[in-house]
Amino acid sequence: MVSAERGQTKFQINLRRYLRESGVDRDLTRIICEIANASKYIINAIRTGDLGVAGTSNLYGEQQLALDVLSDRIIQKRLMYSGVIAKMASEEMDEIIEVTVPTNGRYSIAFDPLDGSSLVDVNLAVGTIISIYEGDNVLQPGRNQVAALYVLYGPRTTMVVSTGNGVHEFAMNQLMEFDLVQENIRLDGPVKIYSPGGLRSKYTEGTEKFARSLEESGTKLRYSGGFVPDINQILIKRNGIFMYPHLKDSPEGKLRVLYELNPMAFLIEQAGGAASDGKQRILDIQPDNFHQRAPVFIGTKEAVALAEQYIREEEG
Ligand code: AFP
Repeated sequence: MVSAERGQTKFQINLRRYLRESGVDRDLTRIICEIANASKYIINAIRTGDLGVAGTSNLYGEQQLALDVLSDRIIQKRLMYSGVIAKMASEEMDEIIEVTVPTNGRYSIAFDPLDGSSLVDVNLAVGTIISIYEGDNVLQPGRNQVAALYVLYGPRTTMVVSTGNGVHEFAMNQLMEFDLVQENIRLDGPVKIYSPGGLRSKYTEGTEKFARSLEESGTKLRYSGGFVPDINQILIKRNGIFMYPHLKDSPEGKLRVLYELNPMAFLIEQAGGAASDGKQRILDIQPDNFHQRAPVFIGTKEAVALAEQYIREEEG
């Protein structure tokens, strides 16, 4: 627990000082602070930038929005010259990015530069998601992450981060610096909100029964179409479950293991929750390619366990 100086409230502790005084490794602190810097430019692009299409498409043939490409470049550039990164994997890039300038290569990251970018033109919240590993290999189980974070660009800009010692929230101040808002966020209590992704008509029997059981127990539906704001709601409200399950026509669901599921599962587990693909812990998945997708049930432990039970029964 970091203490405030005289005349300063605990909550005027900025991100860099908090990480330093929490004993976080210097190079890891540098990466997290570089992402904080990158987010200043991404906010500016979101607020004033070109909302049009970039005219390019990514590996999946999905049209890239100008903001996706711009955010990707901003993050790559900041980390390329950080001096501590070996390799980067971006959701917007086909290939792994090798750092070619001088670096001690201690860490590697996988990132989604602007998740939910299609929501910007309807003025909904979006986010940047970051997953950090020691060494030069990101194609490994998420349990080996040393840190994960997201930046949420909503009415406020906030960063939620864990370096394996609890989950902490920071908010951007008028000088565009991140100050501590709350430490050691913990999920608890019965589930009150749920976020069901994917077309309901394509839910398999077990998932359908699970969704119905939530509704019958008075759980409120909260789904924005953006993974970052939906997970942030569960963390800040300290309860809930998000799911983008296996569907009748896509057994892998939609979300990507490296860029979306691993970092969010790391944060949720650090907050005392759980994340499963319906059968196994997300963080135990051994990815075999950079763009692997998996179904996900993520939130309070009890709700994830209930989802797994319905899916087990479905499979008989
Ligand atoms: P985009 O980046 O294509 O907007 O997708 C956002 C996302 O990856 C994730 O943020 C959402 O949870 C999920 O997809 C929304 O998917 P649906 O549009 O199928 O609900």
